[in-house]
Amino acid sequence: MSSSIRLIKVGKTESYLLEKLEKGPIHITLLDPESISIDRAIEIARIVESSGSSAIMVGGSTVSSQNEMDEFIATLKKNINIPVIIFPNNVQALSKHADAVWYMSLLNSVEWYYIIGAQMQAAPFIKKHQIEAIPLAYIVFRGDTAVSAIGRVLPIPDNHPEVAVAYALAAQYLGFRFLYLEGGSGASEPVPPKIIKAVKSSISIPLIVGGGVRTVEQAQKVLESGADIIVTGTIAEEDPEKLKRLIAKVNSYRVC
Ligand code: 1GP
Repeated sequence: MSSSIRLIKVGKTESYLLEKLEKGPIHITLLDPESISIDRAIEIARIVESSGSSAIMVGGSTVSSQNEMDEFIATLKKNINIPVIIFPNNVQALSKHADAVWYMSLLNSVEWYYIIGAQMQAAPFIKKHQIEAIPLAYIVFRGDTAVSAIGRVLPIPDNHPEVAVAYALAAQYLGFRFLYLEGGSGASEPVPPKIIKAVKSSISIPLIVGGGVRTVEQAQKVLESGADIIVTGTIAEEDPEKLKRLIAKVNSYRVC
């Protein structure tokens, strides 16, 4: 008797990221449709693509219109070749035009909704439009960013890396395929190096670090602490020239 159970295949965008990661760390650029115009987004996306950023993430803590996301992502897709991945704050951030969606759970939220509620509501749309869903565990640090307030996060102490490590291990044991340590967009500092180091040495799934990375030196520290993927958003909007140097630094850690 043949079984109806099929092995879940890794999708095209996830395979692309994993293949890239075999040669070292990568950079991903975050664009927030709430804070920049589509024309500006195209301009930035072209710059970062030609500078070696590996993908574009689209999202922001206050995205509230699916029409806006659709238009933003469809237009971006016409102008660049690197994948566009949705970084959703909520169900309305989904778009069938994207290459993939980070199918993420905010593990240290006190709200059922951000751990599994929004994901449950989004699942039928994702199935209907065959959007590639990449399972991502999301852990948010600090209390002074929009994502920590909206996501109602439980604090994770900077000086007790074992707490972050325990969350990271739980994420891996639950089967998440990527882990994101989020400092929060516009945070005054990135996630502390000792947290990144402790987490990296405890897990084997790819580690994403973002939030508050604004300088080449900060990016270097984050990479040397063990991040596999660095995400930057604010600096892309404020200073694309500086971002080019940051991307070059990330790519200098890659084997050719
Ligand atoms: C936020 O990690 C990203 O989700 C990017 O943060 O805007 O501080 O680069 P920045």
